[in-house]
Amino acid sequence: MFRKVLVANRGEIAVRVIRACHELGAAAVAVYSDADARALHVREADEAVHIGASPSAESYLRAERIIDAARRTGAEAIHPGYGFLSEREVFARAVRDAGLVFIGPPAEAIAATGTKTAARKLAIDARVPVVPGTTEPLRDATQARDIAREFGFPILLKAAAGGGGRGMRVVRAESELSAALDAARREASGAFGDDAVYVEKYLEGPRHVEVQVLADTHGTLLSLGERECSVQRRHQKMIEEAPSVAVTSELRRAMGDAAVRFAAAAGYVNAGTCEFLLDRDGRFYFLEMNTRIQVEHPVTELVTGIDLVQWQLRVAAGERLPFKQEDIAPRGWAIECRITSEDPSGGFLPSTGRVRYLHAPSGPGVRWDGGIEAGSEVGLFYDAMLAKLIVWAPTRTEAIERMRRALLELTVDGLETSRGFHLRVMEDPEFRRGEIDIQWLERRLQSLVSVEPPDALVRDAAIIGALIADRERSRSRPNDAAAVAAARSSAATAERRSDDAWRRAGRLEGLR
Ligand code: MV4
Repeated sequence: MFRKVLVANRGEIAVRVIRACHELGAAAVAVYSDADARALHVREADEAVHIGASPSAESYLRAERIIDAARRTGAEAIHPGYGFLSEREVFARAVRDAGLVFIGPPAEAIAATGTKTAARKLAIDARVPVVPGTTEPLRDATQARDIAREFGFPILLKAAAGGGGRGMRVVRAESELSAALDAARREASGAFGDDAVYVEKYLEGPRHVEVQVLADTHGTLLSLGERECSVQRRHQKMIEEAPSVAVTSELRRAMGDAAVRFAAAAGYVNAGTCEFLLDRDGRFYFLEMNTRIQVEHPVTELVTGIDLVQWQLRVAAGERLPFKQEDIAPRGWAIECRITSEDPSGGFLPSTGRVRYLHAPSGPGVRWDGGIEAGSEVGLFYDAMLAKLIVWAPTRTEAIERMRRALLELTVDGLETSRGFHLRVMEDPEFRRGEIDIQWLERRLQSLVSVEPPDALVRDAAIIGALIADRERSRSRPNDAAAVAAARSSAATAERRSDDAWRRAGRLEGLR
């Protein structure tokens, strides 16, 4: 195993990787920007190197500074986490050229899967189903029209260099085609510096199901089952689960085999994910491969019992995977909620400020992968995800109830968070029946945010808590966090009871 690993990331994933390093007896080097000088990942690491100003373009995206930090601290390997430099072929190659180990796939595998048209060709050659469409970029609107007539509307124009939904246009009629092609080209060229666009048949209301793969350098390549990621808004996943209600054991085997065939064709090593769309008839279509550890990896860890980040490190150090495909089957159910600093009742606008008080849920089957602590400053430089709350239980219904319980335990003071939104999803009848697809959340959002926020009471209590704290401070300088906590705890108890407005008002009066 490595003696020292540099973690080229921040927030919860940096903390997650540092934990894996420590469990494997490796020291962890953090890197940080100005804004992150006091961040949790810096405090949890064994050493830390300042790499620049707060904007990520001046810090976490500076490959040369990160490689330099690894050299100077004597780290042997670099874990890129997700986002930032994690899927940059050039970075993976530069790390290798510096005599260091990139904890991820070979640069060649990132390149082979990087553009959608190349990935579709690989998939077709590996007999992995793809959505009907082209594998070559379009020449012009005339060619687009001919292809659209062949497949039938609606079609989807996609940027060949694309990812995460940018450079995509749905076209429902021939009259819209040429304007849509121009728009897709413009967006693709702006976002990726490449205006190549190709065509797929547009699938309505599929699920987004992805398959985790894990490969060593000795030829073992395994599928670790699927994650259901349909609950998303504007290409941002909000809730993920494993397994998927829509996947039978036969379908799991078929999708797993397809993912493994694709990864093998790409020369894949380390942890990766094949994304699929799954239609109502149980047909699946390969979309793209993500060549990084993903945000939602914990749900797979909880149902397989395999520590993916530890195995990323061990495989990168040359170890053999000791598992056999036959031994891998999901056990129980896991759900993850992404706790973000966004205000669901305010159109998910980002919220900023200092975390005044934090109480992370715990107890049976609960995991908190957090990147914040009380005192953390949350600004606008980076992603709004503060932490992930993940639960495991024997069945999906029990996992939903456990998540609801854990969300009720959660307190983040000083910021708006997505907590209330997640509580309402856990209580939503359609979600509870598993009737979700990639359009579900957008369809349901109105009714999810227009019900009276269960947080209303908690918010009132926060104000009261602050009042109590102020009064106490002026008297005898006691711990204001404790006063807020007391008010919060009464409020949370009240929230758990089914109550009418009058009784709630009574309790508030009592608190006051
Ligand atoms: C699609 C699709 C429907 N039909 N392709 C969006 C991001 C990119 N990875 C692929 N995406 C989609 N491709 C065809 N032929 C619908 C989406 C899509 C989507 C996919 C996964 C998760 C969320 C999504 C949200 C909107 C659209």
